[in-house]
Amino acid sequence: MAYGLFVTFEGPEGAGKTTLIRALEARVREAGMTPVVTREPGAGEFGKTVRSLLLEGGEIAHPAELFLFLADRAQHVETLIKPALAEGKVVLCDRHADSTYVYQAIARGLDPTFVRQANTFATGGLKPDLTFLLDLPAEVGLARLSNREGGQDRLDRAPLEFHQKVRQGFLDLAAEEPGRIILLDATQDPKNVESAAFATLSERTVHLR
Ligand code: Z5A
Repeated sequence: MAYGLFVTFEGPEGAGKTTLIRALEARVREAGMTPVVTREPGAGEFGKTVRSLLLEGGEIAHPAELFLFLADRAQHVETLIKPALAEGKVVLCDRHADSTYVYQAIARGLDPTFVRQANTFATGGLKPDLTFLLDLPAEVGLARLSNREGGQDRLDRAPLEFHQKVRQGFLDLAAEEPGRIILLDATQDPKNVESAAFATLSERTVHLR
């Protein structure tokens, strides 16, 4: 049976995930594979509704926030990610379960063991084959976003300390799983970030060509 590659992109705000995914989408296509670009939260109609509740609304209790991210993920995995992988596609997903662990457990303070179990329940045990962690100081990412159209969302407006915990949480995860999580220096020029990521992606997609 065909099986594609599930690639996720993680990191603090403004790290350049969207920029990198766009560049890799083109390179994956040029290499003769089929990319599927998606994101969490926000894929499909269900995801869009959940995203607007999460990012455009007022304050949300931390457990409610956790369950909204998980609901979005469960629907996304079942209706989009698993079918695309079964067709042999390369799924490029902007944020996934590592974000929940880092934002809701490490930065918000919810029970890490419970958050890990809940993530596994929501994904049905599916894990990314490869994760790119775009690392940069929180201040640098936030400064990049301050110029963007549409301004800041509810989570961007969290205090700097929150974003610093997020950065450290991702770095700790990368140290735990070095085979899956590839660290990229996101302060570099976007072209350099792209080349480093594509080199790793090429090694992992050999079986798809
Ligand atoms: N969240 C959560 O709490 N729990 C979860 O389970 C999940 C998510 C899944 C989603 O917001 C929020 O939800 C996010 C985590 C939380 N919270 N916050 N805060 P989002 O998806 O809307 O936002 P984001 O994921 O943080 O992405 P972003 O803010 O859009 O940034 P990005 O995609 O990483 O960066 P970008 O759009 O590619 O680039 C940002 C700017 O920097 C842009 O002007 C680029 O031209 C520029 N850029 C990009 N790369 C470079 C380099 N290399 N050098 C210089 N400038 C660059």
